[in-house]
Amino acid sequence: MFNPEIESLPLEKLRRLQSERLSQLAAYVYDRVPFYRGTFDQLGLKPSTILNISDISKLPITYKNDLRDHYPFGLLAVPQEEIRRIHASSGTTGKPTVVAYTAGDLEIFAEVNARSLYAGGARPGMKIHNAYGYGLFTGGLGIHAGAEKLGLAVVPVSGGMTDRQLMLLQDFQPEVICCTPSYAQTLAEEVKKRGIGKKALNLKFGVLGAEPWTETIREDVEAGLGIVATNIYGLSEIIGPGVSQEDHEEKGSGSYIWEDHFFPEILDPETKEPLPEGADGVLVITTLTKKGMPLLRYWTNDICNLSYDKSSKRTHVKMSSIKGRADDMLIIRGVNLFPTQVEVLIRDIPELEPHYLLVVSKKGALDRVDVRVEVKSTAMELSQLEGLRTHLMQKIRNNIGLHMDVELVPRDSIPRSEGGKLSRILDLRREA
Ligand code: DLL
Repeated sequence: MFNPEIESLPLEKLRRLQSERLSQLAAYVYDRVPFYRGTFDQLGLKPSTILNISDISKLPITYKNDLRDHYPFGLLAVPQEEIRRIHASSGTTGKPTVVAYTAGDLEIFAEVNARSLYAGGARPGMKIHNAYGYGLFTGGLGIHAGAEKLGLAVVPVSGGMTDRQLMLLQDFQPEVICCTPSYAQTLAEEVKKRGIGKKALNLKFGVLGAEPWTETIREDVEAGLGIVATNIYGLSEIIGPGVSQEDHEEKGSGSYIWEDHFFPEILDPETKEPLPEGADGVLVITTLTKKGMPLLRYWTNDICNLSYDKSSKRTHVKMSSIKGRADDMLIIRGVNLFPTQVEVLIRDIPELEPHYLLVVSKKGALDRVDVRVEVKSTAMELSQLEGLRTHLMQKIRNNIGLHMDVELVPRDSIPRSEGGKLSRILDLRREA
């Protein structure tokens, strides 16, 4: 273990530590974050009554919308000058969800990723090929800090440019690779297609996450790259990668949530009441130690279950793989995408109707999304229609960072709501 004392802390002591931290956190956010002071007051809740971790269910739930309503810095608990890093991920509107870290928060970010990489098989002295995106996305820099803390040499290659990735994998001979599972599949396919062969690589471990994946993908990438592949989970709002991680010797039994920092609950998606061990529901996480932008009971929208496995190496709880999401967020090549993000771009173009579909399909190993949208009038020159199409494609690329093909269709050809929920997503992946 990277931090054996904490990772195998007896449960009783872990609960005591969590209780102390939760009680301090309640007072901290009440004093420093007007939004939380308001919700406490509304509920008639005094922070001094939060004494034990079991009091957590008294606290208000925080939703992604609350972050949006306080965009960009309204939920900070420290003065702006104490912030050392800002990250962002996709929000439900055109505006991103912003998160901010103090120097102490960045320490925690490195610590939980060092623990995660160790659990995934990485050891000091190894080299790590980090193909998560560097930038506003938390993946690249989060894994980077963890790897340095653990004592690895980081190759900060970031995402994309597969030719260069394949060259570096052969020339530098890293033992560990980090990227999304879908990108690992692409690399595995290319290794085969180009006759490189996994013997030309020195890879042993893959720490993969940022999007849902299956045992079939695991088998593919393990065979194709010659690795043991484990799951890393996280979300920007909580910290980024390193909220939980699977152990390479306990594959398939769930991912340890680093509970001394992130306290998990599973709630019923409808009633929002806590569900027992093993039951599927929405994962809700409280950041017990973050100072810059701590969150109480953050509703992740990710569906999974928790299990306390007494025979496992660590005392921390394990979460199952993510079984789905309780909202309509898509994850395409690790990029989070809400249909509404495309909708705001369509609404900016007067010649288009606000009726559209996102068509999700598979191209090789990668998922792709294309847009089908209605034009107000097809009585236009062909060149004008083509101009409209490329205009929307460019807007999507510039604002969302994904390449999507746009298909223009006549008015009234896209299904309208018949009273119930209208899905903007046409998912062809299962039929493929
Ligand atoms: O994806 C952080 C991350 C980076 C995790 C690198 C792992 C590796 P966001 O961009 O905020 O943060 O997206 C968070 O992605 O709520 C899940 O729906 C999904 N997600 C992340 N990891 C997994 C995983 C990063 N291992 C959202 N399995 C989350 C399934 C995942 N879904």
